[in-house]
Amino acid sequence: MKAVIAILVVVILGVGVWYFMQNSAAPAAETPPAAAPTPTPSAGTEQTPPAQTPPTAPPPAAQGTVKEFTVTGTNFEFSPKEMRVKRGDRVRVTFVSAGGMHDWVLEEFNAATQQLAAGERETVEFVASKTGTFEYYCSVGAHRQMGMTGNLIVSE
Ligand SMILES: [Cu+2]
Repeated sequence: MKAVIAILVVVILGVGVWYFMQNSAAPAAETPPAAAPTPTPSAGTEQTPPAQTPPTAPPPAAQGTVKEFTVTGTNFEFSPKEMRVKRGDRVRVTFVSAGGMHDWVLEEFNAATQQLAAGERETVEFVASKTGTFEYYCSVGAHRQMGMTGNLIVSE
């Protein structure tokens, strides 16, 4: 490799000197510069630089991100009592009964779990497609009236 570079340098220098001498010997002759010598095929071991990959554009904004919540139900309360998301978010709620029979119902987005016994869990998923404050509740017995409710707050 060094030999190839040395040869190229010598050739280029030689051409330069020859060209310089041509010009000074016959300044009036407007000869076009000699074409630069192309490397011989034997010098073809030179690696062509890898194709420049264009910088990857950031992926288009996702249609809302996924917001995950774990909601625990006890007698007779949800935790958390409030969840906040943005409109368009995909909301994934894992409801866990931590004592007693409970479910988790959010009518506005047609999301509801089965009634779960203590220790059971179920995940529901929906898209928060409209803004507002929407109450979720437990539909078992009078749990809702006993305060087993919470709010999903969807903001713009
Ligand atoms: Cu309940």
